[in-house]
Amino acid sequence: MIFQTNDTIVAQATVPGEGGIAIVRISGPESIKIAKSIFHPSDMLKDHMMVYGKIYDGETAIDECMAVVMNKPKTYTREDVVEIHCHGSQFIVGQIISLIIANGARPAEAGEFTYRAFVNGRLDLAQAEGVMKIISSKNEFSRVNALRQLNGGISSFIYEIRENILDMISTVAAVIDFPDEVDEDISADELYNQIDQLVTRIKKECNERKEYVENEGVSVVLFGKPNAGKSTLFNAMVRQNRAIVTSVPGTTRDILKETIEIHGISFSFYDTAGLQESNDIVEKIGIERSQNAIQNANVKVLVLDGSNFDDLNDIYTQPDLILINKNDITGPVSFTALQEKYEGIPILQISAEMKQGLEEFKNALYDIVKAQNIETGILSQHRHILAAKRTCDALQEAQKTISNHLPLELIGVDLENALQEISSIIGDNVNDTIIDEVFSRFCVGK
Ligand SMILES: Nc1nc2c(ncn2[C@@H]2O[C@H](COP(=O)(O)OP(=O)(O)O)[C@@H](O)[C@H]2O)c(=O)[nH]1
Ligand SMILES: [Mg+2]
Repeated sequence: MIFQTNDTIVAQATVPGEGGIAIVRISGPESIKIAKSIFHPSDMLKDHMMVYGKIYDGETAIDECMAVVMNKPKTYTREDVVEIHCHGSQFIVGQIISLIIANGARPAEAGEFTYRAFVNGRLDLAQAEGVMKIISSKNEFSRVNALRQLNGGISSFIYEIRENILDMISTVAAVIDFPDEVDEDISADELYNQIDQLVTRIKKECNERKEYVENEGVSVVLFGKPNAGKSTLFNAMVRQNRAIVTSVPGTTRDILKETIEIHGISFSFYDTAGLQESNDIVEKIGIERSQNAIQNANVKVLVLDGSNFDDLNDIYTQPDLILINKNDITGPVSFTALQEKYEGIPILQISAEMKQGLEEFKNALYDIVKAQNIETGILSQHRHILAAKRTCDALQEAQKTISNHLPLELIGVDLENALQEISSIIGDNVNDTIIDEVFSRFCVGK
């Protein structure tokens, strides 16, 4: 379902619900005419200027508002756009939208404003996806990446790769067109190496984990024996009394989850049931669930009771970080044996109860996640990574042709395929299904 683009569309651009104000956006050839027929005083409406007035349905005033008309092409869609900032009641918004429709617009579909920006060349496909990413960004990390994408960070990389492939295509053309002047064997060797470098470069910029961290955040599981202080630590980290804390071992049975931001990244903490042999059926289920949560977590934090941590039976999982808790009653403890058993794993002494060492804990978590390679890579969206993989496949096909000493002109097709695949990331030569899929993930008004 690719949208029609020659008519005028309208939608609420702000989130539906009650608010101080709501914004109704109109885009298309009729928008300014429609605005002038419902906004008074209409002669106040000037290009890119916000003005005060009222919306009228015939003789009836509907709302007091601010309005701005924006002549194309300096607008989001590159069409004439009008925004009406009315009071944020869904009833009023509904009335204004109906009035605009009665005057010749039609309701916009989800993502349709951004689609027009794409069709009119204001954004490429990767940038359009960047719009969606920035709208839904949940933390500083995803905001920074989304903004980079929106500003063409991906697009310029794609142009660079395209240039490279185009160069190769012209080398092949030279071999075909001037067989006497160009040595085919030398060109073949050079091309083979160039392809190698290009494939390495593309692969280096693919990082699926980054996208995961942007969307899902990092999962941190607190595990260990009963009474080590996991729930106390969980509560201290999320600054709430979420988990029940008692001195009775086996208190925590269900897994709790809370999310906080550390240095711009979302971390979701999971409090689990203590790992011990148990005959209690509820506790047993809790322990089983905990085992699953521990296995699936991005960062596994082993919490130990500083007054009693020699016995590490029941602990089968390799931790990424170890916390020795209850520092307030034990003072500094020696943990040489622990260091030997878990070589290279950071060990911190903390007091969950007294909230001591929590900043160090946060920094250690951040360091672990950074070391997991989340910041590198220009391509992180699933669609982009798939296209990049297909690009590399096509390039490697070309390499096979070269290794098999087949005529160089045969790699032209593979290079053309590679070119198409990499270009699909920014929306060149993509079919409607892909475009549909990208825009279907937007909501109305975007
Ligand atoms: N002194 C001291 N007691 C703690 C500390 N952390 C937890 N506790 C106590 O240890 C007991 C078990 O704590 P809890 O958080 O329920 O442990 P969990 O079973 O690992 O979740 C409770 O009585 C807590 O008050 C700490 O840092 N210092
Ligand atoms: Mg607990």
